[in-house]
Amino acid sequence: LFVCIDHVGLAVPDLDEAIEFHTKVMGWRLLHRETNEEQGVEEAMIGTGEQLEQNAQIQLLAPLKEDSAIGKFLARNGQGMQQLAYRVKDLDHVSEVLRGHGLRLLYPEAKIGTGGSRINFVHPKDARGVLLELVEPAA
Ligand code: CMX
Repeated sequence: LFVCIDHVGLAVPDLDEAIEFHTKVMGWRLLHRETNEEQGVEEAMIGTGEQLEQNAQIQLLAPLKEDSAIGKFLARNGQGMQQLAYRVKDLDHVSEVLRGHGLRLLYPEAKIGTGGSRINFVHPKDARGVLLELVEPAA
């Protein structure tokens, strides 16, 4: 059903500070940065830059406003791991299979994620305590 782990998402209060830490101290490379108004985030992808299929990235997520998924997560938990993302080839098919098992997906239709990917999420209560993102990369 899943191709690999696409990324792990970390909620951070300050994107520039987080990029500085994960590149200068931890030694990862900044690969991509964008703002997604619909998701209410300013985000960055970091990793090795090797385009191996199994090579998961780390997504840094800073809120554009307090009343957003990341804003609420930070207020409740402070910074830290917010999501786990599985890569899929066919998001609509995988969504249908998971719905068939009774799992709630957060959106009736896919939304746009990083780099023009198609995304949806399994509710954390149904994914056993983890906010699970499904990512179909842009063609
Ligand atoms: N991981 C694990 N559990 C979580 C969670 C998370 N990230 N966020 C919330 N929960 C838990 C809450 O603790 C709560 O548990 P309790 O009832 O035991 O207290 C439960 O889920 C339900 O919470 P809720 O009040 O129904 O919903 P919230 O307002 O907390 O919102 C969620 C949670 C997942 C629906 C919301 O964060 C959301 O819509 N997320 C999807 C979008 C998103 O995360 N966008 C930002 C990233 C963008 C990107 O990846 O591109």
